[in-house]
Amino acid sequence: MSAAPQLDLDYDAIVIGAGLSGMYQLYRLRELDLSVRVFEAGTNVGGTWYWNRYPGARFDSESYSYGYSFSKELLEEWEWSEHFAGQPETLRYCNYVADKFDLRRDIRFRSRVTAAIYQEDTRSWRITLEDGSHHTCRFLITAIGPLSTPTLPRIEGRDSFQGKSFHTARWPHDPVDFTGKRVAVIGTGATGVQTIQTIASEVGHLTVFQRTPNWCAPLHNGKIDAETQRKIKAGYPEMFRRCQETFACFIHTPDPRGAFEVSDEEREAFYEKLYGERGFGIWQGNFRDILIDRKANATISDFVARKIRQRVKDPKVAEKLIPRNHGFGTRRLPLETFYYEVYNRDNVELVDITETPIERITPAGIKTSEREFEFDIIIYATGFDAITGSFDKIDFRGAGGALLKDKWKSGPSTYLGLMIDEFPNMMMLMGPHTALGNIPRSIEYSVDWVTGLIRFARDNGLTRLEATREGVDDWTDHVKSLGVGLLSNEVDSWMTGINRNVEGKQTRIIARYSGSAPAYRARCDEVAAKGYDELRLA
Ligand code: NA7
Repeated sequence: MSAAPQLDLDYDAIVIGAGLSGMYQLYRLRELDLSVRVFEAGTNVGGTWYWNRYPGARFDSESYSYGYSFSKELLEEWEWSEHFAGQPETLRYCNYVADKFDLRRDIRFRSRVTAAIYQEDTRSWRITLEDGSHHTCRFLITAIGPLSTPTLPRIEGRDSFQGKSFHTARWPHDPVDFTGKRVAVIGTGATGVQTIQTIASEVGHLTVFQRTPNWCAPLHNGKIDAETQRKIKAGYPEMFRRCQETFACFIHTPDPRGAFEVSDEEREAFYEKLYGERGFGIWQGNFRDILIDRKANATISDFVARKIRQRVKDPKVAEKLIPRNHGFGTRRLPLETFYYEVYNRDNVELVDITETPIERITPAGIKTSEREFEFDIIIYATGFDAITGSFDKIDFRGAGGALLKDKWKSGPSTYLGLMIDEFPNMMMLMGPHTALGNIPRSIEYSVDWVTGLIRFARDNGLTRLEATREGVDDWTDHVKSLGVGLLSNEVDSWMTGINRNVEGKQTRIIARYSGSAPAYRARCDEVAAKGYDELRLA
């Protein structure tokens, strides 16, 4: 049983969100014998894997590198069936973890947090839920995810459509029958690509509305046989050690060579090899300079463009699918399984809406500048108000009534991506300015860091922990300086804070930490080792 909270607060800690971050944070805080409550908007655990039930949703990271590493028993018990597991399996995994560690008894579902207000007199947080109830705690931990606030396009007539329409991240729990249906997909990011390639053979007719093509590369998924399963389990310690050493916690890490340090033939052979291999290797394990040097980037972009031309039969369609405004890998790379071949099917049509813009959604379908389409189903694969979007939806007020929304008006400012000045006793998991990469690896590190800080507070009788203004300025400057020279920061995408469907998200910002994960951890470890003396402690 957990100990009673101090004072007359309801809980020692409240965690917002029961996805991978929130579940693990709960597990760790229980070990400190604290009373913890997790508030989760959904009806069950899983976060991203709970909400994103769209057809074809699956990992782009190797399943075995994505699971939690903290429990040997869990690693031994759980078996991934595919190299890149589909969403249903991952959601089963989340539920398995929740059951195994009896997490649900401290999670309240159907509980969306609408406000969080810091109370200076009691050095505590007062949380308000959508149902109007209030809950107090000493420590507040946000585990609300970087990609969890879906956004719909601002297209006239959207609500007039008489057929069915779904955002991919708000997909119904019951299966959608596509048989014989006329279906539209708007959006060709990682989600759109997975959806399109999965439903193309099920639907009557599919029309893809593409604004910006993305560079995609083959996933090369496959079942895991018994022998491989055995090897994976035996190799876990080594694999997780490797993830700790790589740049972004993936099992792939940049090749130390530059693209022009090899001959043309060697370069071509290397790209061919990467294109034939599983997962993010072609993105994360490519020459060290392809994401910083325009000429190096052009070599891999050319290579992938040639692949697209080979795979798509109609040359006009192929050209439409080749990105022109950004180089390979400078946006998040969608991984695909016969995505390009979809456009060779008779029942699939690609509409380039930069040529023929969508004018409005009608009761019957979609009207572009060229023609009117009729649909039974419209799928919005239009992405998220990323990284800061989920913070914007909660009314966070810190010491002296400071509004987080105001503070982050022209971009986030944080201390280590974990804390904010004027917001004492509040810690963020996977918030802005933290190392994302292979997310569960980053989650485990951040949760352990936050847990260490709370343990330190408990052991030293501290009731107020606050980042300093100077600490926040230094970290924010550092994160900005790391972003200089990265080609990805010169491109509009969720990674640079752009969402044309959201008011005020039209200017690029540096919302992600883009240094190496080992460097990030070294900096955070140093802070802990020095007794958190960079924080204002009371
Ligand atoms: P993304 O990557 O943000 O993709 C959203 C897509 O939707 C993208 O192709 C957008 O085109 C398109 N979009 C958005 N609004 C519109 C409007 N109004 N009209 C037409 N097309 C539009 O989101 P995903 O869900 O695919 O992936 C997000 C991350 O989740 C992914 O990177 C993984 O990390 C998991 P645009 O490019 O803006 O022209």
